[in-house]
Parts: sequence; C-alpha cells; structure tokens
Amino acid sequence: MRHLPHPGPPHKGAYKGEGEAEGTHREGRGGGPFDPVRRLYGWATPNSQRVSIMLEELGLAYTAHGVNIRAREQFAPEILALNPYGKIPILVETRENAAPLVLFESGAILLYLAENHGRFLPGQGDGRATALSWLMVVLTSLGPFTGQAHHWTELAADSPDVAQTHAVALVSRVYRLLDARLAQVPHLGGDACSIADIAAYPWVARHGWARQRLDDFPALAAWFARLTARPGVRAGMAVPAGAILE
Ligand SMILES: N[C@@H](CCC(=O)N[C@@H](CS)C(=O)NCC(=O)O)C(=O)O
Repeated sequence: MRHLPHPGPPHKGAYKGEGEAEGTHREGRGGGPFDPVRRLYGWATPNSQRVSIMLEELGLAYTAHGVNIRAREQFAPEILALNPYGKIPILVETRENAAPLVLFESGAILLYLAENHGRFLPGQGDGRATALSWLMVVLTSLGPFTGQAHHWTELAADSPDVAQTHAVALVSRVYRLLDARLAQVPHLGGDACSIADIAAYPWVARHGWARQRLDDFPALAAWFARLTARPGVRAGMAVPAGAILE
C-alpha cells in the first residue's frame, strides 16, 4: 500500500469578499487561535469537490490530502480509521481541548459547514425547507445516477445497451427537473446560492459521463455558467491540485 501524500500547505480560501478583486486571497477564518485546523481527504471527484467548493466559498483555511481512489488508497488503514466505509470525502477538524471531529458523506459535511458558518442555507423557515428538498434531490438522484451512468457508459468492461439506456434515462429525468426549476428561479433553493447548488455543480460539470448536453437544457446551462463565474467554485474544482479523474 502506498503511503498517502503528505499534506501540502494550507489553502487560503480563494474567497472574493465585497470590494475585493477577483482572485484575491485572504486569511480564511480557519487557522486562527480558536479555529479548528481542517483537513480534507479527497480526490478530483465530484463528491470531494462539493466540499472543496464549500470551503473555498466560505474562505476557510484547510489542507487537502489526496486519496487516489484509482490506486485504492481509500482502503488504506489510516483512511478506513476515519471512514469505515472507505469513501471520500472526509473532513477532519482538529480543535483545541476537544476530540477531532471526523465527518464523512458530502451532504453531511455541507450541512455541518453551512450551519456552523451560517451561510449557504437559510437558518429556518420555508427557505430552509425548500433548499433541503433540492439538496436531497441532488444527493440521492443527480449524484448517484450520474455515477451509475458513468459506470455503464465508460467504465464497465461489458455494457449492455439496456443498462446504459436505463442509466442515462434516469439522469435525463433529473436534468429535465433541474432545468424546469432553474427556469423559474436563479438557484435551486430559490434566489440565493445554497448547498443544493454547491452539491449539484461538480456533478453537472460531468454531464458528459451521462451523455447529456447542456445545450439541451438552457436554464441549467445558464445556472452552470453563473456558478462557474464564482471564484470559490473555480478554486474548489481545482482541489486537489494536479489530480485528474475524468
Ligand atoms: N454518498 C457519499 C459517496 C462518496 C463516494 O462514493 N465517493 C467516491 C468518490 S466520488 C469514492 O470514494 N469512491 C471509492 C469507493 O467507493 O471505493 C458522499 O456523498 O460522500
């Protein structure tokens, strides 16, 4: 088993605050005397990039530890000790005078960060419930269906037509749903960008895995372009640097 790469220097969230020039780096809220030290274990996969986008959008400091799933590093004992499921992403927060907080499942990590930092999810009321409805669609349908489609369209050694057609049809249905929603509101939860959008973006970025063309879904394509324009989204998509998984 290969040793996991050593952590690089902490990312300083490429966060663009009000009045700051695009791409300006500033000290994130993490890393201060009372703030946790954050480690993200992940790879250039959609579920990992949900978390790196969120960390960048929040302007939090963190280190990214590459876990190459093609090399089966997710089954290294040190990774299984953090997530017995052997999957990434994993976020570890080490705090003073407290046991480290080890979180897995990208949806749980996004919810934790949103609630802890009071951003990207309304704190209460209809807006919160609506954003959570769309988050669940993204977590339970868009991601898993696109992953299955990728398996049948590109990865499987033997790919019966019926399996491929079925997997792509499930994704098409979700794309039609998201396109119709985004024809009415600018973001999945409504007016504001939320963790539903952050969870969806890296999967929609892989639309080719499921034989989808964004040109066929104009409102989804416009949403994708709006999200792509956010510096935090672009920075998060580049983590871990140098890893390619297409
Ligand atoms: N539901 C989990 C899925 C995590 C997941 O399947 N991650 C993939 C990479 S995107 C992985 O670790 N694959 C390796 C494996 O399943 O062994 C989440 O959202 O975090």
